[in-house]
Amino acid sequence: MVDTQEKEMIFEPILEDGVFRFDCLSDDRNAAFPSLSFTNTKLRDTPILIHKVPSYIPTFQSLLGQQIVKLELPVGTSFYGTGEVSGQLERTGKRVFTWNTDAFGYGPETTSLYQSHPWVLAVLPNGEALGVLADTTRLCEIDLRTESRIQFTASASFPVITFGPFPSPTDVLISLSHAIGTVFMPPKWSLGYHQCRYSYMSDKRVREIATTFREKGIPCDVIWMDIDYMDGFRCFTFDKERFSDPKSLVKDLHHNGFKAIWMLDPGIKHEEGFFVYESGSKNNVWIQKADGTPFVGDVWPGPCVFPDFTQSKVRSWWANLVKDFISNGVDGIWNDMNEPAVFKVVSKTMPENNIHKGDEELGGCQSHSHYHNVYGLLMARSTFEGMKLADKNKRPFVLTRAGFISSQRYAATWTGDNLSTWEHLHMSISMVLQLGLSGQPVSGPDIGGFSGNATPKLFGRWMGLGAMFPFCRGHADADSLDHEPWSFGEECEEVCRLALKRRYRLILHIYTLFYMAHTRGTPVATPAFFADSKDNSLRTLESCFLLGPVLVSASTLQDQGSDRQLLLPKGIWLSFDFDDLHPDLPSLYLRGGSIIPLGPPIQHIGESNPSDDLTLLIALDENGRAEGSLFEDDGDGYGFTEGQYLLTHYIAELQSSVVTVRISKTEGLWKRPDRRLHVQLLIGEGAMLDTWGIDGELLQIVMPSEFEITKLTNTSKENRRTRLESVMPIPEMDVASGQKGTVSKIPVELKSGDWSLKVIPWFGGRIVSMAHLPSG
Ligand code: NBV
Repeated sequence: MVDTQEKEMIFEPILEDGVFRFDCLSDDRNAAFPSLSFTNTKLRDTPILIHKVPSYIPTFQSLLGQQIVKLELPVGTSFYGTGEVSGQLERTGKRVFTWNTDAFGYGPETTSLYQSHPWVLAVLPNGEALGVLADTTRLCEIDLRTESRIQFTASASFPVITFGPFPSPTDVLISLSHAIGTVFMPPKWSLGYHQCRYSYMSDKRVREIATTFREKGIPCDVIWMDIDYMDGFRCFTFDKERFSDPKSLVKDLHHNGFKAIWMLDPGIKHEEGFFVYESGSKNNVWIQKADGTPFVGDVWPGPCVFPDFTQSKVRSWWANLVKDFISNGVDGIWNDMNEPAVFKVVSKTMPENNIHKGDEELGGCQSHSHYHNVYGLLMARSTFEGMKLADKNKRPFVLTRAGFISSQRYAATWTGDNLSTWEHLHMSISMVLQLGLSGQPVSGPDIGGFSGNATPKLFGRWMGLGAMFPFCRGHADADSLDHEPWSFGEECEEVCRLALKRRYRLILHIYTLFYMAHTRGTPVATPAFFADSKDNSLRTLESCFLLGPVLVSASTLQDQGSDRQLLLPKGIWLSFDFDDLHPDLPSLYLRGGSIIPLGPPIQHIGESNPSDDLTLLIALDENGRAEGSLFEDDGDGYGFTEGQYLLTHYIAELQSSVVTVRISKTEGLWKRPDRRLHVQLLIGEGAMLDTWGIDGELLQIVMPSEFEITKLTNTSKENRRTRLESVMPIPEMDVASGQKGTVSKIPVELKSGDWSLKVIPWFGGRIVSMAHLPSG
């Protein structure tokens, strides 16, 4: 390509109706690298027989080996997606560089975080939506600075895929999932609360933490072992004194209803005699320098070598190590530092001219610059495969820091090393949503913030919000104060307890959303505008989001609780709570026309039983109807793929003052458990009518008179007001200093040439993030 003219790209329909692949020229089509985002590169490379033309055709330009692709959309288009990005939800005016980066202490303007999703979700002025994927693994600039224009720049040649326009953004995400796959089916326990810290330094401390949760009646399912459990940071080992008997530790945890997740980094200590190093060297698994010798870079253990996950033989070598490691009772694995992060170098990663001897189907032998962004994806894949090798009847749970579009097939993610600040609390909503809009539905922030010290108020607020995110884990940096739910005084502890109890009451609903996401590609947490993509006023709402038909509205402002007035999408939205109203907990609303299942307030997933009382929370629409589903299975394993499940669709209908609740359809081979059914019909202001019956049988509620309803809603309104006034607000104090609302460790920004560096002064001038400065 030597053409600097702007020209229309050539296209062919692929995958399904409404999806097109664009290339610059037919030579470029043939020269494109295999897709690492598609589940099967053939789906991208094989045209389908459909006689349609795309609504929007991108143009391209070739300049100095770079391919610049532009797509002009109607004025008034709103942009989202672009993967894991900080800052505002609506992306117009923003620019991102896909380059997986250890972005400790990132801020709202950081342009490269830990993951790469060269993907934009555009919501057109009429509410239709279009998705655009630049199918390249390489550094790609996504430039949304010009209104209604998407521009991708990366080294040639890469195809561009458009999905839609489809009637709604959900349709685009479903179509995207047909290309990149859906999310792995999470084990049900992984939807509970996770407690982490860098690090619980001994098995004794881990036991203490677990016991405290149970003693205090704060729900929790998982305790995490960060890097210090290892013997000198050597992966696949345990410190001989502090974690001398991991099997019995896990046995005790399991006995108390906890799972255990352990960290594995990619950097393997370069040390003669270390069994992982020895076996890796024997099998020639390491990434090489340009001269063909293994690359050695510094990470936690000192000098390290790095497995080349682009080779299937290396992935199976790693998977076998994982398999053996699992025999210690490991329930899940946490892949950290897999951008891959390397210390003591300005680039924070390995040299771009390092060599990967990749398999042909992934792109063959290529330099690191080609595979950098998929290193984390391939490590997570290999870890996932190792867990499956260990037990094919258990669902693997892998958490990865680095990722690429499609890594949701193998792993959950979190938003990396955030700060304990109100700004980061606020950003965490958009970050989780943006990942979801980019194909990754399982994510959450470090609740309370990783770096720095939360204040009681910030922590309580974050737990309230975090309890509603798809992945819910509290975590803290090594030198942060304790960030467990009880670390900030009694008021905060109570807010955390309420927040997590809510999550567990909602777990049946969240699990059902994940089943739908896994089987159908529907999103789990979405921005409020998903309720009505035509309504422009919703497109920039950043403090609320949807979990299916549940609207979660939080306040991320220090001096304002969630009980303030809020802009709701049009239509019926009925507020509800669990007798737990508190200004530091988000307000919850159920969309008219919906039914969601609720369970009892359990302490961990293993406590639940199919025969537990089932509650259906119902909000009728303007026609007096509502619908909703409940998915049930073993919560682990793959029996559900062979019919071992029960999917129930419930329906409620109002006819002549009687609301009838019944099952409209069921799927699956499971017999309906014998259990009581509690129906709660919302009527406004948190008031509800309720009745009990037997699940599977028809249930009826007689609607009271208008007058009665008004009386009930007024009383409820008054009760809620009194409750809100009576609850003890969390004081805003810094627990470290006793001072009001201070936060340590704030990075300062320095400018150097084309780069903006963020540096934490007290931490030896540690560079925490780097960003290209906009030209000019
Ligand atoms: O393994 C230690 C930490 C971990 O706690 C954190 O969540 C990761 O994002 N890890 C980074 C390495 C060091 C961070 C300062």
